[in-house]
Amino acid sequence: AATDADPVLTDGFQLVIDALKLNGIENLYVVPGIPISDLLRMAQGEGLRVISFRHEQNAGNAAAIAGFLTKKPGVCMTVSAPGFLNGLTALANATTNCFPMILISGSSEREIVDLQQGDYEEMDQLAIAKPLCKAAFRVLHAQDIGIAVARAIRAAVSGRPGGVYLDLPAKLFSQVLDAAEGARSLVKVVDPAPAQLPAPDAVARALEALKGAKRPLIILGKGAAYAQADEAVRELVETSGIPFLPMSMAKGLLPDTHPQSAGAARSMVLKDADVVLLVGARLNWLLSHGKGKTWGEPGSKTFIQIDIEPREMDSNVAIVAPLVGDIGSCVSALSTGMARGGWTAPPAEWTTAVAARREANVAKMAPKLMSNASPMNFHGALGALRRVIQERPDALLVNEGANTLDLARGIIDMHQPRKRLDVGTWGVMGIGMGFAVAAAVESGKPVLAVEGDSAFGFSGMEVETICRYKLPVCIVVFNNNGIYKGTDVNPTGGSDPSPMVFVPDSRYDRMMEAFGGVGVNVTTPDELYRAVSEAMDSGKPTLINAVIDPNAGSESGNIGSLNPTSTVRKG
Ligand code: TPP
Repeated sequence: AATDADPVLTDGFQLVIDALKLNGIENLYVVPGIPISDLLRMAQGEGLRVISFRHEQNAGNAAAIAGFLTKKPGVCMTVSAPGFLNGLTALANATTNCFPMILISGSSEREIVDLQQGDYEEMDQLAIAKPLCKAAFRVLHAQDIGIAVARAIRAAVSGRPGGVYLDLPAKLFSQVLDAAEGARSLVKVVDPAPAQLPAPDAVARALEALKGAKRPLIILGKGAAYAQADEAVRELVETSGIPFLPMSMAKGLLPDTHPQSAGAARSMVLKDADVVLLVGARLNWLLSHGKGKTWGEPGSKTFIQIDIEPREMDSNVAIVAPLVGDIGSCVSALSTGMARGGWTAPPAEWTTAVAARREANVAKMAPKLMSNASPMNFHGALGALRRVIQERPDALLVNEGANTLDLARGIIDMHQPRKRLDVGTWGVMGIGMGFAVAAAVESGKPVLAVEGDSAFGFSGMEVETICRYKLPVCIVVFNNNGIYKGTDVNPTGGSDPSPMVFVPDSRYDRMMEAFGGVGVNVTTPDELYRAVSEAMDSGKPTLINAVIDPNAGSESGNIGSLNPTSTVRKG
């Protein structure tokens, strides 16, 4: 028992764990090593779930998507310099996508780093992290751990969410403090992301613009999905009667089968709409910056935008009615305004034209999805996966690749919010296994990861992690022997393969078997459907090598036009 002469002590290790637990952090996504190994052991001992990855980028991606799914920052922990840098890509990607996450990296001795005397894993990590995230902090004294963790959490989730870096020098962990003083130093963040109400004038301006519209359109972005204001968004869409177009990760916020969905009439609504309400969607490259051919006649659009970040307004085109606030408060204010102000539904001419185009496009696609051809093409294979998700609407879908991404986005209907997780704003390859792990850990639901063979390679080693934690993840690798296609050849006729292709007819399923998971090789959509259904029902880690025709697919999927071309090309 403790006496006055022998005060109960705490230390930096313990305070980091206490601070995270006090703030409701339950899972850590990590790669161990000096100086954080004992921290991770102790965290597990204290009941945190510690998911240990094979590469920090995957741990970081897991933390990022945990943040998107839960509205709490996902926490990734790494070692110094190289481990930190490996995690940094995920931190930057999280910030770009507005996912709240905290990267906590151990770092080397400040005195040696700052004099550049060549410490073990020496690097000025704080300076490097700063331009790539929302905020970056370093803690030098154990009594500041509580306030630093609180600050990191608030910075990650308030306003526009994003990545935060927390630098913890090795010396901090073993600093000793009186336990009572340590406890007093902890801070539980109160109301981490307070509501931000839109200005009444801005609401009135937006309603005015919407009322005058002949062909209005609502675009839902992943910000709207993140907000977890699902009922408020549904109410706005349904009260207004306006067709809606979901961006990739907003699919399912309202079901893709909703009568007002314009998902299958995308080109038409972007070209023809006259007033566009953006809800947590940015006018970046994914929406052709709000101008150009995609958007029809120059000057034909009026844009209204809901975003929590004022600087998002007028980023690409003029916003006539900027609504700065959180999604829930803004859409509710619009719904209330409509109910009060005698809202009339948009002209039937417009809504029936959108519905007709949608039905026509769906009907045109239908026979392709029924194809049972072998070798499989993308449509036949994705038709099978579409059925799997239809039958399990609460499963999470992770998706990356080029053709595998673009075609799956269009073909696989989503039925519930925040079930589709993909490459996001950067179109980054490598999110697959990190996202799949966190999706399973955070939701407890089965996860289907639909992966191009190239895309899968960026994080493929994490199949071992999936097996080790026995996660209900089914990975389908669309194996067409290469990047986009599997048919490129070396123009010189030399023995090196083209940079665009891989070992032909590889058996990715055997990677899974190496770690005790289930591996299946399939060559027809029927086999694919059966294998995936079984995996989703059993919850066993499974990898299905889906053999796709190497001729199927097009350069860069839907975005081939972004490739520069050479005027002097030989071969
Ligand atoms: N590196 C990163 C980090 N991100 C990227 N988007 C790329 C490289 C370029 N890139 C875009 S898609 C892609 C690559 C390498 C892979 C496409 O091939 P695959 O995953 O096999 O998909 P497919 O078109 O065959 O469906």
